[in-house]
Amino acid sequence: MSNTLCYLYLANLQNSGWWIGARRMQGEFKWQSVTGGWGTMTYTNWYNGQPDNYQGKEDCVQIVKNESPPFGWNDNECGVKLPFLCEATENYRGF
Ligand SMILES: [Ca+2]
Repeated sequence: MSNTLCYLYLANLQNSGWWIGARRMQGEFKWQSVTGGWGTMTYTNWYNGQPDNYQGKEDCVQIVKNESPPFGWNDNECGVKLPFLCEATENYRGF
């Protein structure tokens, strides 16, 4: 899913944040694959001041809906309950 398509989809939802399947591992953020592996993060869209690892507890990454810019990333505590966004093939109906 392209970033533009992703953000257009999220703009119509009421939640203020979604997990995006990335987390800090040994000081570096990585993408979690549906196949169980971890991939290098080559693109980021952090809000200004993020990731800040507030109180040393923020190892997971969420998209946050805000006003300006309308979407950006924040690191947050992994135990926070949020919906999640996953990439899938066009014909995937596994959920
Ligand atoms: Ca943060």
